[in-house]
Amino acid sequence: MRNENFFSVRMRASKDGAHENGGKHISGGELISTYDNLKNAVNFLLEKALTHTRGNPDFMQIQFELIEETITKLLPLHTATNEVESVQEGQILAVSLLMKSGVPKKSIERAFQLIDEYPNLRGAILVNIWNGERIDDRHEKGVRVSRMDWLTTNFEKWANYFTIPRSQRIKEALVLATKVNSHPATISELCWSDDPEYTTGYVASKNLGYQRITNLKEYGDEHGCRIFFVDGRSDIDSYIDYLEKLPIIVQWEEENAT
Ligand code: WAQ
Ligand code: MG
Ligand code: MG
Ligand code: MG
Repeated sequence: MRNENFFSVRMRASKDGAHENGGKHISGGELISTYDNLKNAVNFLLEKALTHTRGNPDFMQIQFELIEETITKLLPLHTATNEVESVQEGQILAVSLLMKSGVPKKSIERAFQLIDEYPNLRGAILVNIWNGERIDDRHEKGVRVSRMDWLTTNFEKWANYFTIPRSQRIKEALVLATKVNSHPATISELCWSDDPEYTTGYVASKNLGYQRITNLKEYGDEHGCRIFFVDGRSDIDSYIDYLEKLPIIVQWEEENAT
């Protein structure tokens, strides 16, 4: 079955020049829109970048394109919130959750070094769980997951049911984590925001679900983190193709509650 006119809409914004000219990453965004909603979708992404706490952009690109592929529906990952008192406690919990998901400790340590090497990252770093080495060749760009969304009305129904804040940020992060972790090559994911005021991050995996951790970095810190821990024996080109191209929509109904 072919979709009738769904569009992938993407935005990236930077300051002191475009990303490819060394500009600072300010904001990115991706969503799926019908033709009739394109004006709202573009405006939403424009607004997101113009009001960003990382600063005012002087470069922005917004583009849309027709999605040819069939859109896959996914259930959101099971979600839990872990309250921690300090960044240190949060980081220790993150490491233990990653190990529980099957990532060897040495590879986690190597991944933390990689994050320090790319302070202006705007996508994700792909790390081979077997040796801790980076397996994409995207440098500061990283791999940007795209073609994913969740209808706000359906997200709010889910959030109300589980008493989770109805925030756009949580929606975006859970959509991304659900898409990434539904691929068999993904072993686990580690993330915290590069927005200075937002300190909650998460570890996600198939078996643990979406594990929010309330304190993963110091308030005011503009260094974010997004690492996909991958089984390096997989075909990496087709994995990246899945992340960037395969369209998915998250959808939840009360009968899916567990
Ligand atoms: N694909 C790949 N990497 C991305 C994407 C994407 N679509 N979007 C963001 N990133 C990377 C990029 O390197 C950013 O610097 C970094 O992730 C952080 O992005 O309370 O807000 O959008 O449950 O700032 C998680 C917790 C919030 C939410 C994460 O990330 C909650 C967040 P941000
Ligand atoms: Mg952003
Ligand atoms: Mg985001
Ligand atoms: Mg951000």
